[in-house]
Amino acid sequence: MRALSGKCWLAGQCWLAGAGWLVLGELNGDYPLPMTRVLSGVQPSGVLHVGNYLGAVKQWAATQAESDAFYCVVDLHALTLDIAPDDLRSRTLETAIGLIAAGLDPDVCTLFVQSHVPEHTELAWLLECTASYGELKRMTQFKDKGAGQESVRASLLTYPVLMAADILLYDADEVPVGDDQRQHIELTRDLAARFNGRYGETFVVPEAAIPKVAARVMDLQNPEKKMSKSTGTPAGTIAITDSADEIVKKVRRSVTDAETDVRYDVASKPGVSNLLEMLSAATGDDPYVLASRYTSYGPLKNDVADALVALLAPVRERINELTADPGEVTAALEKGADKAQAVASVTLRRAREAMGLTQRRIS
Ligand code: AQP
Repeated sequence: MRALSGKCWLAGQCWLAGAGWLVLGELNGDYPLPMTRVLSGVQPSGVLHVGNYLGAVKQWAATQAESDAFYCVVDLHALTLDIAPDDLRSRTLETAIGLIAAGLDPDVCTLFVQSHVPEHTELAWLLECTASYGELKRMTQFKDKGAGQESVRASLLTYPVLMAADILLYDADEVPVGDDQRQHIELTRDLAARFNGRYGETFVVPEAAIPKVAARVMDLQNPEKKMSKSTGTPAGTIAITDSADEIVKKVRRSVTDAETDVRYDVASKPGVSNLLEMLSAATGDDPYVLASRYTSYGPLKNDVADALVALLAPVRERINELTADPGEVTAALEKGADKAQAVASVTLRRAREAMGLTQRRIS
């Protein structure tokens, strides 16, 4: 259910929180249905890889014009693991550059850096006061990266709540993500529904939007494990900045299996199915149909490599241009943070009031 509140007026337009922009003139007659509000983010924990691109960013770019889309570089999430300050600084900008190069247009969507909008951390605290230790310690990422280690950062346990805050602040209807984020969206939905039940209708309960193919691109050297910025194998991870030669080499050396037939069968042929999914995401063809076109691995690998090279060449070129002159990216991020904060502050105030927190009055 959608929470519609926090009405405010700006020059010539009307904002209904959670319902997108409507042109004022259209309010007198039939006006179009509100646009779907979308939010997603990416951690600056390393160079974006083909899993991030095919599983998430490609969809973000393709649908940004038909939705009211907010995309952020979630730099606070990257602090859940030890990262050198200089690395965090440079990767934050590199990630924003990667997103724009991959097709996000800051004039079409709202692109910003999470920590530039401090409402995220404040709402995270409010939501932590409704989340339970039990549900957080059951999160797969916590179990994988830190459970049982005394020295693990406490933020690794609580960051799914920060992610819930990222989403709920923007009254997002949809959260386009890869399959690894499914559990986090479920937690977000649970927290929103619990908060609404306890304190009154405050948050939109969002839906995950997960692509049909390439929702979990696997490491080319270890097809049982997802491709990852921070924990993947270098030879099994294709970065969006990789050269054509590197892409070809990594795909040709990818692990398949001892059989020779080409079948789309994720359970028994994870390596081959991973290649078919990447080819499917790149070409738009069904992975079963693609499989029927090959009788051995070599030609399949060649076509996957060619498709990825063609897909990523313009992205890499644009990354080089933007990196040489990042002024337009930093300006876009500043503008994006202003737009994001205008929305986030309204939702945060709603949540604070619902919980009984008072406002500071400045006379
Ligand atoms: N292997 C993947 N296949 C498909 N989609 C993927 N995503 C991540 N890995 C894959 C999706 O990319 C978006 C941004 O991911 P993230 O930066 O928030 O971090 P993550 O999900 O934890 O992915 P990484 O790349 O593996 O980062 P690290 O190594 O830092 O944990 C999300 O929508 C995600 O689903």
